[in-house]
Amino acid sequence: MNLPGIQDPALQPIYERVAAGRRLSREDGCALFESHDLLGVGRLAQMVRERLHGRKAYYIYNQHINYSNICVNGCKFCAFGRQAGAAGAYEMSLPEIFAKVEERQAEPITEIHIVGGCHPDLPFSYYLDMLHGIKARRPEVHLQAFTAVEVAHLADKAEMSVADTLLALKAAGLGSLPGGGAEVFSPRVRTSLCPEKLSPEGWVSVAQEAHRLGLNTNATMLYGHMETVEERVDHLMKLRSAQDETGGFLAFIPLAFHPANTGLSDLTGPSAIDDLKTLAVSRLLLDNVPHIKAFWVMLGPKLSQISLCFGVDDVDGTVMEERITHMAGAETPQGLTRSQLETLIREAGCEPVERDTLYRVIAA
Ligand code: V47
Repeated sequence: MNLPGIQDPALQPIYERVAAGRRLSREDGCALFESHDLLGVGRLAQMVRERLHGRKAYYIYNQHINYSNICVNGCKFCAFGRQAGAAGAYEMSLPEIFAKVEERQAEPITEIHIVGGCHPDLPFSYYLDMLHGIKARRPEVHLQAFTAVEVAHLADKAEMSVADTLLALKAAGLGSLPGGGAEVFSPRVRTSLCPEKLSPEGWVSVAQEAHRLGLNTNATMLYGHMETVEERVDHLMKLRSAQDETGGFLAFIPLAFHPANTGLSDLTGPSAIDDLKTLAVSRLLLDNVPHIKAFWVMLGPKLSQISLCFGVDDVDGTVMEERITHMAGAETPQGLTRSQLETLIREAGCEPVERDTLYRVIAA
């Protein structure tokens, strides 16, 4: 049967597989990216989104803290990272971090999201004391902290195994890992943009180790720079296989590349069409990842709203303060209020659901 609203004949066999609940192939992924029938691709992604979540759209009351931008990796796409001692390099002391938490003590925050660079000198005790100190001030808050890249770096510095590092962080209050640092798994792209960074195998292995220890993680893909459609699809396929094995990824977040102040500032970044298509294809290929998140800080609140009709079921949260994307030229606000998030969701015809990090419902 033909699905009304699908114009591109190449989408018809994919529609039949989606309707039958069958897994899509690498070739299907490439055909979806190559199709100019954006509304058709979105329609297919909505079939899956509605099967999984109905009209629900999730958000979280969260606070981001970027504790330091000092980083040994020097990735070409990053405007945030600095070498130690370079202009603009910063590192928050523990009292400064705790003051940021205390500033928001009266707000009903359920998650603090903590990400920084791979710092060459901070001792492991800094990270443990950070988690302990935040938990002492806000025991009820979930700490989603340190990407797989940071965890591998900490393990290296502390001369500990990744598992022991994660266990120590967990004992200090770590609740889950954010999805950053995956970039694009293609060796061709990484040789050119981030040769010093943790390898794709390393990233997947830290995430899977976390899953085995009972810590959920997210996953990301940085897109819209030099990667090809095939490289995007391969990235998604690798995540899907990893999820088949350990099952701990909660959400996938495609990250729209922002070029300003990076080593790729001659590029323009992805178009709105590319943003929506990437979100929709992610929903279709990652049949085993429960949530697809539009990070409004990178996409803008308006496109994030439209993405709720293209397979997305989560718009992240209040955020409050963000540096990584803003240093790369993002013109989005630093934060959105609960009421702005709920209005954005309602106007897309969805039901706002406030969630905690593990997608348990706080209020609907
Ligand atoms: O790892 C770096 C990316 C990531 C740029 O897990 C850039 O819920 C765009 O991972 N343009 C950090 N992106 C952010 C991140 C994240 C954000 C929101 C939610 C979650 C989650 C995770 O930002 C980095 C890197 O991949 N990044 N530079 C740039 N110029």
